[in-house]
Amino acid sequence: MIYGRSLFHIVASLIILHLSGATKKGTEKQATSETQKSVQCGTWTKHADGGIFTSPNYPSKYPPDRECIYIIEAAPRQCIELYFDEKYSIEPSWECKFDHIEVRDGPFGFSPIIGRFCGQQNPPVIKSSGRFLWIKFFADGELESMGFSARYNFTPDPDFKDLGVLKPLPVCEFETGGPEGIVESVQITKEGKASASEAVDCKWYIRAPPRSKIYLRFLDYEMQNSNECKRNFVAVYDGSSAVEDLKAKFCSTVANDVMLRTGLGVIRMWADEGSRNSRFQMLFTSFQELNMEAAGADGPQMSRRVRLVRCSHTHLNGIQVCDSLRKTFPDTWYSAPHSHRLLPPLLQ
Ligand SMILES: [Ca+2]
Repeated sequence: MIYGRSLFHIVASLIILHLSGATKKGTEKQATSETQKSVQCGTWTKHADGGIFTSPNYPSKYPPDRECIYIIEAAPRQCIELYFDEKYSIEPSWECKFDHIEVRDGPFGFSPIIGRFCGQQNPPVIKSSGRFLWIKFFADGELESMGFSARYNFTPDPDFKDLGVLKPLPVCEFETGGPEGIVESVQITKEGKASASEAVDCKWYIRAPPRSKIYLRFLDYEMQNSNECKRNFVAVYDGSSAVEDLKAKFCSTVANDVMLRTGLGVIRMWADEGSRNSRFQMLFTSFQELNMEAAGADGPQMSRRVRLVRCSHTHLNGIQVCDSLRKTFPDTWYSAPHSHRLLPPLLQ
């Protein structure tokens, strides 16, 4: 969808597109640029009461070959409004194939698209349907322009307007760590973080031992209001609790195991007053990646870095976790519970 394209703008786009045709070598080059690793760019202030972000160098020309991802996260029961400044110019092109801004209604690059924008006319006010907006700014290798400045703020989600003024949420955070352990929603009432009738937005910080990463396995999961993500969800963050590190979000009838890239996992559970029967129980297991040559394995083919899962052998059913990990990651070595022996990958 391209918004606000007057006849003048279409003519302007065609002219510029034609002029640029001599240097742009078609869309092939552009497609290559877009698959390059994204470079976070521009300055972005994030505050609970809103903020502003701009394309790099705004209001001077943005540089070529940029891809910037911005993700905005509102608190539960809030939505986002996004306003683009009138001082706006993105290299125009047919269907905004070259430089563009893309806005999606959700936290991920595969969330439903709201619009793709370029040209001289700033996009209209954009409202999210839920707590997230995903925004990408892309600039190809040639022809730059002024760029954009966008302001966002948070507004009450109209889906909850019947509830009137809402009580502040109780502070609800947990710290845990070690080679393995369990995090579970029953801790909320057991540890007195909230009464059984209060809405909760709780976070569990899981810190693995040094140089370890984390594998998360759901032992139990049920949302009282399935598929109503605004009322209840379990989210997994990888590396910090910032929205850029959101790895997975579950609110349907199933939740999948998650492998993290880092040694800091954050589990977040939101449940409104009518969803406090929502529950989860999750087992975390740390694993280490070792150089097998250094660890004593023989053969030159083993000098590559391989993943080693060190399964613990506590009361938490270590064998089951190891078997689950082996099936998920068949190229992984693992150390058996109750033994120092290393078991090779299933593929070999
Ligand atoms: Ca360009």
